[in-house]
Amino acid sequence: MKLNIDQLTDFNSNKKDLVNNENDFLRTEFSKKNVSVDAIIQKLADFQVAIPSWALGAGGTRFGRFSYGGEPASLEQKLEDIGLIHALTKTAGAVSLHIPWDIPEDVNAIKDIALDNGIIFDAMNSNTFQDQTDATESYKFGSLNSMNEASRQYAIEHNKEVIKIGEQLGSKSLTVWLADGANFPGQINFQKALLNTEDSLKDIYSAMPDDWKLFIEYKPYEPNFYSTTIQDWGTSFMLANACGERAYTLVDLGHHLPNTNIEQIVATLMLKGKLGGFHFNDSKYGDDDLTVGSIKPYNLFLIFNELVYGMEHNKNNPYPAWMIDASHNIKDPLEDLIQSLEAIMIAYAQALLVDRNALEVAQLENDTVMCQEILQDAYRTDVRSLIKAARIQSNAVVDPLLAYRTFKIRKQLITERGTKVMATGL
Ligand code: LRH
Ligand code: MN
Ligand code: MN
Repeated sequence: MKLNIDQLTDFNSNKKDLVNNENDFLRTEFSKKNVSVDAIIQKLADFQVAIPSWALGAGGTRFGRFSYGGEPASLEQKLEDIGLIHALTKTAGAVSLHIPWDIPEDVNAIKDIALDNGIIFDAMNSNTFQDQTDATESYKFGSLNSMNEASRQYAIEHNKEVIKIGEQLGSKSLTVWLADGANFPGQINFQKALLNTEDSLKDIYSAMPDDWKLFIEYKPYEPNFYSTTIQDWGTSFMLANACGERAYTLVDLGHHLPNTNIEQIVATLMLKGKLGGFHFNDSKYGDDDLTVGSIKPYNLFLIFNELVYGMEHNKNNPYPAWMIDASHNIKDPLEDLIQSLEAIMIAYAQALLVDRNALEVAQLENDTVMCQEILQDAYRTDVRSLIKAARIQSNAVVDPLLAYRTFKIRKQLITERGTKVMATGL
């Protein structure tokens, strides 16, 4: 299904004046601090976040999946779903594919559907954490880190295959996340596992076209519960440096032990020009993949505060590839993604509102109280009217979730696709 543009314009028609009036107040308040609200609205309108193909089904748990009905059964339908979110928000103009879940049968047809929905192909994701039914080698005891040369080679070849598919689609980057590690002490030799991983990544890096980037994702534990070979940002950073200048670290918000200072990791990586990719989600305990901003919105703001600072100051750091890596098994996946996009935009807008000159002065004066006040002044601002203004500017709807429900999109998808389909994914 596809939304028609008149439906969307009608939905906004009586909201424009209201939004403008709300923003007039913010304009006056923040111009006193030399913060341009209109420049912020433009930045919000330009912001795009990739949707992972695996978040379109009701997944998100290792223990059971409960179909939501109307789930996409093919790559074509996944792109259509992202097209719907993008039409409503104008913030989701990219997809991140996962191979082998999303192998295109007809590349040109897939490209046409993406183009028609305003979607570009962001980072490609390889999968060496599951054995496929036709696999000739196993990843049971590791993939790129494996002591078994045949398994390692198999995993390297898979990544090269993913690059080839990505090239045909117009993608420019590869994300590697490895489950490789050990469940019990003594199971693997840490040094050999790390050396193997480095060699494998170098091999994959050398197979990438010159304009491609490699993103190396880290995670402290799961599915291995004793050790993970790429366990933290330092290991990822080290491997990225070993590969070359187009290899970067990817930060996934859920891939940290409790209370890790993620904003400081972001600052460090950006200073060194090595923050390449970013996966948004939220968590209470581990890699929970909950809706962005649902648990720790202040944390998300503090992280965005560093991202904004880095984007303004670290010209050696590439513009990060943003992606939502969240999905849940009890929510309508499209509503979940709309909520995540909303939370991302809110945190980004609040971070853009930080009075950076005043913060610098307060930091130089060691005025700790004022430093905190300045950050919280931005965080406590209701920025939702700025996001609405950005949406009006880019022909999205001011309230995507309300529109999604008003247009009864899930009901239409269930009518078209049925209730029994389960989308591929985590
Ligand atoms: C596993 C994971 C990771 C990757 C995705 C493909 O933790 O969620 O975050 O990005 O699988
Ligand atoms: Mn991730
Ligand atoms: Mn994860």
